[in-house]
Amino acid sequence: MKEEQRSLLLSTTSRFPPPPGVKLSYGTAGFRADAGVLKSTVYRVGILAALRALKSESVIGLMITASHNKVSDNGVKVSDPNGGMLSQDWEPFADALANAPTPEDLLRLVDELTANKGIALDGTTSLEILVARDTRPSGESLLEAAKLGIESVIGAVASDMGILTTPQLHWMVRARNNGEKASENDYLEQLSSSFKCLMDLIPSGNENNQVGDKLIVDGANGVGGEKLIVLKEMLKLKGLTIEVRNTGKEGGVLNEGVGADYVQKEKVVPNGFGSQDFGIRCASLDGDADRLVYFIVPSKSGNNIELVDGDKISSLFAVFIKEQLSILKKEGGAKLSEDYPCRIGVIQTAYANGASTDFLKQLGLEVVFTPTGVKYLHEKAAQYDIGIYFEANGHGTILFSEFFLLWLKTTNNELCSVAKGSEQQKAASRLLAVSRLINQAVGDALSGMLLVEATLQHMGWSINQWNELYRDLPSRQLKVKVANRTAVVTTNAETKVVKPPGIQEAINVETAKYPKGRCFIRPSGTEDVIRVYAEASTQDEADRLANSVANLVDRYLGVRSS
Ligand code: G16
Repeated sequence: MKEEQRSLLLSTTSRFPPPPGVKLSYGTAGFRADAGVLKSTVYRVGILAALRALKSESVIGLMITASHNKVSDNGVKVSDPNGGMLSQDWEPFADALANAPTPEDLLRLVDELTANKGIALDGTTSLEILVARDTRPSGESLLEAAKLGIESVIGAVASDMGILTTPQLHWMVRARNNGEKASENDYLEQLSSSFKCLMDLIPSGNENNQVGDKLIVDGANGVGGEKLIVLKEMLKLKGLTIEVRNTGKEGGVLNEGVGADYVQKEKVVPNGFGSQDFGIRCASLDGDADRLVYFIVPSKSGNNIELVDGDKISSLFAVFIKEQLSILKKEGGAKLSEDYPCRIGVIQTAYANGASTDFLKQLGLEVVFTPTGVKYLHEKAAQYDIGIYFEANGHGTILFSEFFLLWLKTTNNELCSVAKGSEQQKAASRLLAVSRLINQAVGDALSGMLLVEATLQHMGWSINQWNELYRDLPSRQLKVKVANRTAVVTTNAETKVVKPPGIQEAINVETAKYPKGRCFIRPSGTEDVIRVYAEASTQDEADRLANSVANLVDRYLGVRSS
């Protein structure tokens, strides 16, 4: 490392000493903690992002967000050149860098990494890191720390993209590296034009459908609501009204009693919604708009909603895509000069409701499981021609392989010359529009929502009809505060605990008491808790199973708090 670089790093690092006694790790979605202890971590992730950009010779992203966590928390994560999560082999370095006690230790780590990865810190190249933040009040100063981290690496330049949803930033990074237009306006344009294309292709005769012309969206008092208001203007929708509540402008607090995580975990109406909304399709975004769930409010006063979660979104998309593929290849249509055996995979986690897995399998689809965290689901989905991945919490997207997209474009051109306007050609156009609408970089609540809306219009289904695709098995989620969440180690896509010894056997004994019982525990990657998930044939049994296992966790690991 040249002297100029060494002294730059030493002088800036000494301005950001790590808080004593705090040890953070790059978890399910980057570093998350109380915003008050994060400055040094965010500064160091700036250095990490700069090194990643120099190594990959590409644009990299850095997002300041704690997504669904409470407003006083914040976090930071890195977007790789393809718009996906940071390559997992860089995570140990992220941990080491974040926890290096002194500037000299940090310098030694940078030296080791640059030597290992062959990164030249000689300033001969200049690479850009796009930085953005959500609406958290702590975001502004943390973003400044990130910029300083980035610019303490010679050859790295920070571009401040302002307040964005997390998926917008990931989308921009991907677009920049693909040489495509990559501004926020380009993102909104792409979403609105592909949505309009899908709406123009709604089958005729679908006019008397049951969909309902109103959608009410809970913006979690975060960035998603704001962006949706802009998007809504661009869409100039006919026959669909979108009302946005909890935009953050009405005085509500981010993620407090609102948002996709609250709605999905508690299964109750968010603030600002009530029985007056009965019969209207409702949706909820999370704090940084990467998760989406739908819900139906109760007809009478009372709080319990009918949740239409990520598994249902996945199932709706699977039905729609399967239908388009079979129209495309239908006997009696124009003969395609080349066939392509499109492989579809649906990726789920242990949280997926058992009924959704059965439904997808009955559709004839391949269903595979990964641990929680889109970084795992995304990686698996990328192995298919069409990989549909959603976590039950509403985080997910659909990936199209380059190879399949190339075939689809060629087929569409071919059909346009021999059978323009045919059902087959429309099916090809719909699939192409889906690939442009749904975010190819990462799960995105806004693009997912538009695809749900277009799909419901296509099918002519109300939210109730969609919800009735299958009936969820009753389930319950709880969280348990423990002294040390890393004491729980799991295997088999988080369905079995290997540490501490004995607890899995105890969970098995509890689970066996309930018909159709299923239960697992896992350490959260974003909060200081152990999560408990239970499923059974009645709600009462699911509740009892979850409670008894939460007591077990408490007994084995610490103090039960919620
Ligand atoms: C993040 C990840 C999600 C994951 C969730 C799990 O969500 O991006 O893929 O499902 O964490 O959180 P935990 O490990 O606490 O259960 P988000 O929306 O907070 O970024």
